[in-house]
Amino acid sequence: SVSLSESNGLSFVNIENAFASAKISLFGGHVLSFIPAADNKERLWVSPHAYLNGERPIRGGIPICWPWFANDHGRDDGELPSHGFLRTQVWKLVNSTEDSKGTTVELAPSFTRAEGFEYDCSVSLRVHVGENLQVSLETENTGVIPFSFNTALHTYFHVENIKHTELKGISGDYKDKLDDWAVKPTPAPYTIDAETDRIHLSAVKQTTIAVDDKDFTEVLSQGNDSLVVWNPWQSAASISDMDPFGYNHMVCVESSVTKGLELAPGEKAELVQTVRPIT
Ligand code: TA6
Repeated sequence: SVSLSESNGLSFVNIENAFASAKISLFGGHVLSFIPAADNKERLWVSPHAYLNGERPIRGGIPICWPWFANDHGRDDGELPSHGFLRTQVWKLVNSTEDSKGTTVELAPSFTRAEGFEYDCSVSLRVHVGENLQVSLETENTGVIPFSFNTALHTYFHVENIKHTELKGISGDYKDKLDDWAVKPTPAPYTIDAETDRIHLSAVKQTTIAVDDKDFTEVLSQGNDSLVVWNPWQSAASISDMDPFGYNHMVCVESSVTKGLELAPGEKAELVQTVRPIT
């Protein structure tokens, strides 16, 4: 079933079926929760201090970065919003369908043209809740000139204990934001024991998040050219909407386009992240 609820001025889409339950905020077109029925374990992490009133982007779940990633649109003066302007606007629920494989809802943002990105285009978000959670963000150039954009599904995954977590399936080099973008080889095994902010430069398609040596969640990416891994560690204490100890229970694994994707008039591109619980 699909139902709507409201709280603190925000609207939410609640999905419940035989496979899983999920919750999506229309503010941001932002998935907040995915709990598979098979093990009843939440796969996404939302900060207990997240602003759930529309004042700020929601800290946790699946923020949508578009049409730029962080401040990579070429203006670092802080005048344009970090990660673009879709995650802070109210989206519309356009459609919902249910079949034997689960529930699919389609959402659309209220605008796609704003300061820093003045092109004709359309964006739609499809969220499928079944055995897996699948989030697909489609961008179409509806204008007459080409444009280039970046995007990410900036997912905060819930993990029981970051100190016992391993990321599998990532290889190649990454750019280290914490070291002036120095290019370094991906560590093996890939564990996290300090602040981490990396753009992995290969189009990683399959990543497994393992906790206590047990595979917990598989992350499949399509349409990405890179993968971002972020955990703020102790610097979480200086992020006001982040629980200072919350970094113990999350890791961001972000299916992303960070190298600039050009769309010719009439062209479409889809970025897809599939969250596959391993139960
Ligand atoms: O994806 C990593 C990142 O760009 C980091 O550099 C970090 O600051 C994080 O996202 C959160 O960004 P936000 O604008 O949501 O505070």
